[in-house]
Amino acid sequence: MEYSFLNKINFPSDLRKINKKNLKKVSEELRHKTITTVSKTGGHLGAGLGVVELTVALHYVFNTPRDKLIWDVGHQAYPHKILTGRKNLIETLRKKNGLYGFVKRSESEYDPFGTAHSSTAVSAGLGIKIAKDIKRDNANVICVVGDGALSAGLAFEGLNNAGALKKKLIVILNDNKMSIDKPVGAMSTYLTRLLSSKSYSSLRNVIKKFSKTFPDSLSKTLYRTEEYSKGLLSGGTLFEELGFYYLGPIDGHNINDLVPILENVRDNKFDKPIFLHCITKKGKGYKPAEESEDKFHGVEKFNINTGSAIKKSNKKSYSQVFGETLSQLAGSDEKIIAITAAMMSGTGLKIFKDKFRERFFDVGIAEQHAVTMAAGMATEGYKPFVAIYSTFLQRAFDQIVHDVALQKLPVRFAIDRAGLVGSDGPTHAGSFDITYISTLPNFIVMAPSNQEELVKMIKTSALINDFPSAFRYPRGAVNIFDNKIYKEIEIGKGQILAEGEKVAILSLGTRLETCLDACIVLNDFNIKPTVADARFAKPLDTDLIDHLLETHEFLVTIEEGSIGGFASHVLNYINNIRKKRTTTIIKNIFFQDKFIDHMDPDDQYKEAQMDINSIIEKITSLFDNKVIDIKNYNAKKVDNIV
Ligand SMILES: Cc1ncc(C[n+]2csc(CCOP(=O)(O)OP(=O)(O)O)c2C)c(N)n1
Repeated sequence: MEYSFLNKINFPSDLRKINKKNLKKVSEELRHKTITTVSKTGGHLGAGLGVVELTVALHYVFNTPRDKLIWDVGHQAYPHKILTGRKNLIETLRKKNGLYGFVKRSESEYDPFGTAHSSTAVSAGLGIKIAKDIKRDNANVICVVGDGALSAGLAFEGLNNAGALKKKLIVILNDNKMSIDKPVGAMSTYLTRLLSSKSYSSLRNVIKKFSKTFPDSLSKTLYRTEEYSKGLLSGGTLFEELGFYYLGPIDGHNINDLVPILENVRDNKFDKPIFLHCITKKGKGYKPAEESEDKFHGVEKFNINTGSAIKKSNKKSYSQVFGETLSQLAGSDEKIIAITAAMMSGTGLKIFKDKFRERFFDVGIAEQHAVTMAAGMATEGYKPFVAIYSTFLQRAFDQIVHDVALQKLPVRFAIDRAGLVGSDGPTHAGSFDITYISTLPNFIVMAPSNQEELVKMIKTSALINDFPSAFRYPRGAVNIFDNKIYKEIEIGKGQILAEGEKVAILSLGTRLETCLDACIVLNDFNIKPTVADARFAKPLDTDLIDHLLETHEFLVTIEEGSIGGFASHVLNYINNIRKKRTTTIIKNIFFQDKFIDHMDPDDQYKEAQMDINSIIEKITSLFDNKVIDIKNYNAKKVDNIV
């Protein structure tokens, strides 16, 4: 496609010079550019395609960056990035040193608030609006929120407060009737009802209502718009009750409607926040996306003609192993219940839903509720498995403390995407769960070193009825998985995998494999570490630790998590609990005090100093500071490793 308009647009100021009648063409070009970009970079596509016209209209009408535009989640902001000075960098999306896959303040002045976790936009926008008012700055603040995001309590805390404060905050609901999977809950049903013809007010009533509520000029413009004359504009009672002017629903792909409505919203004084309900289509304008079940929510690089992924992995993921194993267990244990917070596919639970519909619960983007609801189920003797990504579970920390740990309720936490997650970057990394869960009394915390260990831990967890328990596992593929159900493991028992001398590596989680690879190299340099899999961050295998201390000069712990986690518990045991003294020197490998940027996982491990070279360096430095130059190291064994 020839970008006759887009070529001239570097910033919204260029867009604003274009005649209104050409904005449809601009949108077509922007949509095309978004599709071709994501076909090469991978990333989020469906959400961006659904807001192309909205993006053009918002930047056309509002004076960004002075007016503040806040995208909830930020996964739909690729078209926004293209229009706001980042067109020439767009193919660096999600790559090392490239553009971020979500919205990031440090990237552009057009990104006033960083996002990636859902449902923050209204609260952030309200905060900005309040600050602007205090400064006597009348800039507009516009928050674009998805219907999926409206399933979160946080979104309603924001709306509730905004309604009470009566600021002119502009909230745009981007209603595409999709979350990642199908949206769930009464709110979603309510939004659908708002759209059904029964709920529309008659045209007469609508005119009466809006000429009362809105300034004259707005009513006239609205009256002229096609949607309005079709009677598609109605009062939305719930949002009105919350203290908003409700406007809509309108067609979010009709730029000829969007522009005058937004102009009116911009130009008129309001003594309340405004809620503009836009109906859009996720994946709009790209057939393979529109026709796919998830509307191309998140995709790998794909062939633009067919929409099929260029690199298909036939390996299973840890999430799949989790879903399959839990389903197998649930077949013989009717107390098992699976809970997800809007991530059914991501957490591998679709298979569970298909087999045990009545024991599967998708609560929407409501991590806090998921945890407390599971705690309630546990009081009735059920075995709830709450499968949530490590990063999103952060939201539910108080519920984990107050509702689960304090009451010692046997809720099982399947903590997915634990550790580094590659191109999704620091907003999505599972860096803190070992720390925040292991710090809690009454918890049993496990981390499998491979898929078979994961299966054992799921089984172990199902049998722990007196304590809450958690197992954390990473994003990505497993090695070989033979679908056997392994036996459970003994609580608080690790295992030694390689007996060596002088130095012992005590690993928690999946970095174990890299440690074993590092040992192959170290053996050739006459360093023969003992390697042990701790399995448990809590309770610690103190017999194993005692043994390693008594038989080695050095002990190195490693975990894919932040300071304060497994290493901290090991050190606490050695320094404060263990009676015997030790002369063993202890080193710890964990995420140092920084967020790790988005890039390929291999590069992230280098950055975190958890790749094979860094582990080798750490160990050799214990002896004589000699660093093995692994690039010039020639053994066949490591050719495939490095
Ligand atoms: C707290 C939190 N939980 C889960 C997610 C994962 N997630 C990203 S987008 C999304 C769906 C959002 O749906 P919606 O707001 O309707 O936006 P759409 O993708 O449909 O445009 C989810 C669940 C998240 N980003 N944040």
